[in-house]
Amino acid sequence: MVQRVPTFCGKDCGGNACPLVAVVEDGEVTRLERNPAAPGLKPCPRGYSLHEEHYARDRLLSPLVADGPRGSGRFREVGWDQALGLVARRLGETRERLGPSGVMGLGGAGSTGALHNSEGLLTRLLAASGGGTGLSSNYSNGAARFVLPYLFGDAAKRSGWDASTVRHSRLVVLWGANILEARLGTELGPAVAAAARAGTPVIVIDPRRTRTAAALGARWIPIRPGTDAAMMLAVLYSLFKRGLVDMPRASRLAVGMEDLERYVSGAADGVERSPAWAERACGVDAATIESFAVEYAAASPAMLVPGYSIQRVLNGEESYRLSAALQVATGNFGIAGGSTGSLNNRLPTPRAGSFPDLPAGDYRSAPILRWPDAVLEGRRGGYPSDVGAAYVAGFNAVNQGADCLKSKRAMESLEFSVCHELFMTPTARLCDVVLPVCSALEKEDLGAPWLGDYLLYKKAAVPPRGLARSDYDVFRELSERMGFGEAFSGGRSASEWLERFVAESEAPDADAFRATGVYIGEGRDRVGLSDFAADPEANPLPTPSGRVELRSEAYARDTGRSAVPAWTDPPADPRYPFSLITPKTIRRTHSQGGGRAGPDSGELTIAAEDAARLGVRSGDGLVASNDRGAVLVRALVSDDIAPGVVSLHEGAWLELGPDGVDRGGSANALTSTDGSGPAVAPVMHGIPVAIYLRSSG
Ligand SMILES: Nc1nc2c(c(=O)[nH]1)N[C@H]1C(S)=C(S)[C@@H](COP(=O)(O)OP(=O)(O)OC[C@H]3O[C@@H](n4cnc5c(=O)[nH]c(N)nc54)[C@H](O)[C@@H]3O)O[C@H]1N2
Ligand SMILES: Nc1nc2c(c(=O)[nH]1)N[C@H]1C(S)=C(S)[C@@H](COP(=O)(O)OP(=O)(O)OC[C@H]3O[C@@H](n4cnc5c(=O)[nH]c(N)nc54)[C@H](O)[C@@H]3O)O[C@H]1N2
Ligand SMILES: [Mo]
Repeated sequence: MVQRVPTFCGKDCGGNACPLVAVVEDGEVTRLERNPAAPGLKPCPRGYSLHEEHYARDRLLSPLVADGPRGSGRFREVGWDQALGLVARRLGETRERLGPSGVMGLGGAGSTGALHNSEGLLTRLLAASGGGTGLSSNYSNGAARFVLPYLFGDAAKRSGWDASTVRHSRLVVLWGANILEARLGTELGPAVAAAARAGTPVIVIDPRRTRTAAALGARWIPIRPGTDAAMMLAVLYSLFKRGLVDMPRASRLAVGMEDLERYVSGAADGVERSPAWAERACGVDAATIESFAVEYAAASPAMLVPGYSIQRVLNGEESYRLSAALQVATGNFGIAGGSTGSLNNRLPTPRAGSFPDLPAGDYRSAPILRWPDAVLEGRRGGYPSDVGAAYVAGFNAVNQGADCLKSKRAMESLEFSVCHELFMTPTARLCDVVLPVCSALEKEDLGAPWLGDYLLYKKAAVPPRGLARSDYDVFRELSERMGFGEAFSGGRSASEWLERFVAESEAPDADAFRATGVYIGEGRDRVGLSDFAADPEANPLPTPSGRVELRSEAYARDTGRSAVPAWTDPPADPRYPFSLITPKTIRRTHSQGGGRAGPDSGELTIAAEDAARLGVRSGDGLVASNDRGAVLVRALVSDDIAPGVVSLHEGAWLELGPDGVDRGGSANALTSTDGSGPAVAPVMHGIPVAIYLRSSG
């Protein structure tokens, strides 16, 4: 018997929710197909392989309790009763000794549904228990989300734009945005691809000639990581110098344009931020910067799409202040086919139901980037609490947070730790109890996208394998054992909540929604802040000036940084001459599946001219190292990466050898918890490293 069950991924992959149909033959999912009810929404290779994750031989099918020293990888299988009894008792002991904030919630991107949301449910569990220590900000866009409110006030929340509006664009600039591989919403990639097919020129500014650049026939401008702000300032310089900025118009929209002109022209401090000046920092030659500025100014409208990558760097706060400045200066801000230069997903998505709020209790938070520091140093180090235990849900924290070795030490220092997982990740290995949870195909849920006018619904395509349970059911039973079950669940089962969420959602016909798995709205064609751009006096922004604050006194006051976006040379360390980037791969959502050696796992892309100098050929063993750690990798010599830059996809799993060197190719063995700047946001691109041949190491 063949059944077709609507489903969706529900992973934090930049789509967040892509519609699929699970084909179930004799009780087994044999393949995933496109959902015909959503012809415009294209799933990706990760969605089409959901059944592989579900049936993976290494999937965890029973609760496990550590049966050896931490990290030894020795566990024994136990029943749910014993596992949850142990978790309840040990968390209770920590709470007794340190108060609720002694338990840290490490919630991650594992599952992003409205109901089985690994991070949301964990926060709810802590709130129901009376508090805890959680995490503030995120790994994705910590620097951007920190600065955008200074630029746009609360309107930052609606400063994105719908992908459909790219049909009005005469030029698309993908500035560190690899949208056909690292999705930023399900619709943007196909929409830009369609525009490119129709003849719209695309420029890609990226250290790599990406799949996106190649597929779109884009012009590639290779740039050194972490130097976008320098190039942006030089573009502004050229625009001003050539009289291409409509100053009266720009000043109606923003405060600080004159200050920026004074800064880039050298009138402020005698330093001209010219293309020649920027060339030294960013490696893009002055003529290319100049010609880019001219082409960008001539094309109207031009859509500037900043990737999140350009803010996941040292001083990444500045690049997002400048992407907005560029769109204001060129007259592309808030017009159809243009953009605000903000994060693209800053627009409301259709209403899905949600849990009613719970009082947070004694809830404290540490910046997510610093979770290992907060565990290791506690109040002594200025962090909000002393942490004794960690509860991990949907987060491969040791692998995906910065500085794996520090994270490992943090996990080892805890008196107790538990996680919800499908696989024995580097993080699960360091936990005392590992609870097996359902795969995406085993649960009912409602999903909303990162960006887009649709909602998705799925029912379970197949029953759980082994002893796996859903995230909600695990949390619910644990909360009952710990004495706050009613507060957590309100006495409702997962399907009862879901029924309510569907009823509260924007989908007008719940039965039709459940049957097809898709609700598609009217298609909003929204251009964020277009009301303001059309008439700034009548529709002021909620900022002190009512305009975009390119000069922000509040920013200067709060951070001690310059009120106007500025460039600071990164510190140079001759020991680490290469600049490492750690981008996403189309093959994975972050670390999911990162334990299985894929074709690109542990592969370090290096420019042909660097390889020739070092005597490296493709396939050679290399070591990438810095003060944080060392990783063994295989060389992939390429013409598609800027000289001086090396690239290692994020997500491969840490596999420490006895010498402390990682053999798994985990990028975060080399990153640091220091942070970007005032936002304390992750720095995962532009990391100084040394590269040498393995034999000479
Ligand atoms: N070097 C470097 N590091 C990075 C990045 C980078 O660009 N470079 N990117 C960062 C970014 S932007 C992010 S968002 C983070 C993401 O990092 P994480 O939040 O760790 O995301 P994942 O690796 O996708 O998933 C975490 C775990 O959830 C588990 N999981 C899958 N489905 C479920 C489920 O239904 N329930 C539960 N409980 N668990 C499930 C998976 O097995 C996986 O181990 O990584 C960050 N780390
Ligand atoms: N396939 C896939 N897609 C994903 C995800 C995934 O796990 N897998 N995760 C999703 C999540 S949670 C997030 S937060 C987003 C993140 O989205 P992004 O941050 O935009 O993704 P990245 O792959 O880190 O970087 C995008 C591009 O920027 C380039 N780049 C790196 N450093 C620099 C720089 O300093 N300057 C410039 N100009 N370019 C640079 C990289 O080479 C890469 O091609 O992706 C989402 N999309
Ligand atoms: Mo992310």
